[in-house]
Amino acid sequence: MHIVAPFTPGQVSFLLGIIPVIIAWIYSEILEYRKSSLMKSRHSEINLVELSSDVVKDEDRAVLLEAGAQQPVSPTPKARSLSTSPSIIRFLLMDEHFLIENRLTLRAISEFGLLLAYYYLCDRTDFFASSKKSYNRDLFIFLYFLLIIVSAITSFTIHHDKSPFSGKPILYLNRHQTEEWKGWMQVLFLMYHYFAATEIYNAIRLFIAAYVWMTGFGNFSYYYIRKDFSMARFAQMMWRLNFLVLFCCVVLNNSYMLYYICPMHTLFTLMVYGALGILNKYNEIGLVIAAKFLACFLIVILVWEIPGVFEWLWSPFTFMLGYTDPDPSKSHFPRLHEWHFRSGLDRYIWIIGMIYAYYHPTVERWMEKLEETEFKRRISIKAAVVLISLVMGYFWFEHIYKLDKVTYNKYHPYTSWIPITVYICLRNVTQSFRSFSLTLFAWLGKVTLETYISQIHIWLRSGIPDGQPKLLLSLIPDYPMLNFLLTTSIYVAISYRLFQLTNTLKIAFVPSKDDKRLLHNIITGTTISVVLYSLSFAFLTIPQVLV
Ligand SMILES: *[C@@H]1O[C@H](CO)[C@@H](O)[C@H](O)[C@H]1NC(C)=O
Ligand SMILES: CC(=O)N[C@H]1CO[C@H](CO)[C@@H](O)[C@@H]1O
Repeated sequence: MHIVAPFTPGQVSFLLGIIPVIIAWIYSEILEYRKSSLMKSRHSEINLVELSSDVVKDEDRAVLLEAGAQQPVSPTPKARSLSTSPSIIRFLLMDEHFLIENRLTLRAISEFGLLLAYYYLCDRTDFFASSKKSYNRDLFIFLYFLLIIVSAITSFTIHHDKSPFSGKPILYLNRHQTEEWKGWMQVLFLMYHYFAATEIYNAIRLFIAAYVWMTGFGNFSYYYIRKDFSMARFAQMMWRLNFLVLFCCVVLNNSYMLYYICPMHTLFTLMVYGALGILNKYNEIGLVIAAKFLACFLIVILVWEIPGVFEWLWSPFTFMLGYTDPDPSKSHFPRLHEWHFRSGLDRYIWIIGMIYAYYHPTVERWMEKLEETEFKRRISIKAAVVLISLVMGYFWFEHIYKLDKVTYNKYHPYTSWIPITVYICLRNVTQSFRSFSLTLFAWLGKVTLETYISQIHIWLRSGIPDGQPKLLLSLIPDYPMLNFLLTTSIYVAISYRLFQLTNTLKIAFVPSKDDKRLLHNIITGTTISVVLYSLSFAFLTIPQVLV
């Protein structure tokens, strides 16, 4: 097996960190197994005599093995003092109670580590083959429609949720809908990468704008209504957006910007958080909110429209946001070019999302009234909405969408709100239209972040650090369609698992009500990382110095 690049200190520290955890996890499973079989035999009366000797043996062994750690039964004073000492010390001493208590967390970390090892195996070694992308419009559309038909047959759901205002089923832009929306866009976005469907480039730009719109919309609604600006909430949000990508960067030696969706959503989430969090006592006042929207626009204009400001502002962060494409034809761009391009495309749409979220209750009340008006009036208003939407959509399509990619990108930041608005209007024009959704797409919409990150490594292949995924992973060489089926199944399953693991670990490490413990966890995590990194760095450089 050929490994593409030499190991980095980051990769070695990951290995140094994960191996003890995997050992501890296996040990904790053994302990748990022993404990439960002990319980079972304790319940059966026949084995009473054998049992007592067993317990003694167990205790002896534990004492011998742990030399100073606690005994499993009857806690001694030593054990009690250990159980109040910090988790990391109990972990290092392989305290049995600690291991049994945290068995599921250890299991989640181990699984996470093994999945990342699979990433590495697929993308940084030549263990599996790779194949070339090929595009066939017929096949592309066929596959997409096949998926729509399958999900319509298997997962067409009518929701009966109630509007918080009237108790009537109003559902305009509800969660099912936004998730479904994310889902169908994500499938096209992924297929665009898999088949290199360059002819839908402009549509893909639009889908990403729609995600950013939803970031503005969802986060605004959340913070405006819940008013939860706590440190815990903030940490959970950052964890959700950046946990997986951080480890991908370390294990695969990639730049953060290779996964440009992550820094982009992090930035816009922070902007929404800041916009609502600063002076949040006055958020109820309409004028203050209007001033905040205006301030957002002004900041974006200042940073992105005035030449030089962007570079000046972001250059201190080049270490984090810089990116150089290893492809020689593209490596002449400045380090911040990619960040400027990606963040610039959707610089306004998150504010539009916030504005829509702000007016959401008002629009909902209008709709309620409209549903109550007499039939003729209602139909004519709805028909007018449809007609206006269609005309607007048509003009946008003819005059903007059809432009070539470079020109389109120039207009994109100012026009992406048009098709988004058209979609929202059409998607919710009748009561029944509004209340159905395709759950399969909604399911895919929940794991967009994971499918986005995983695709680069276990579905496509980039091959080298920071490389764009130009190849496909090939598990069944010479059978492209079968291979597509197999890699896709593995890839979607792993993405879903990573989604669950991110959540499990978030619950374990980011407590929602205990800021002191959170701070403690942050400091411990940082310390461990620094120690591991220094060790690995020394480990990798000392042999070279000696030679
Ligand atoms: C805020 O935006 C991020 C990024 O799109 C998203 O993952 C998160 O779910 C949003 N939060 C809420 C409460 O909608
Ligand atoms: C913008 C838009 O078309 N909204 C529609 C959403 O659904 C309500 C039903 O209550 C319609 O009245 C609106 O026209």
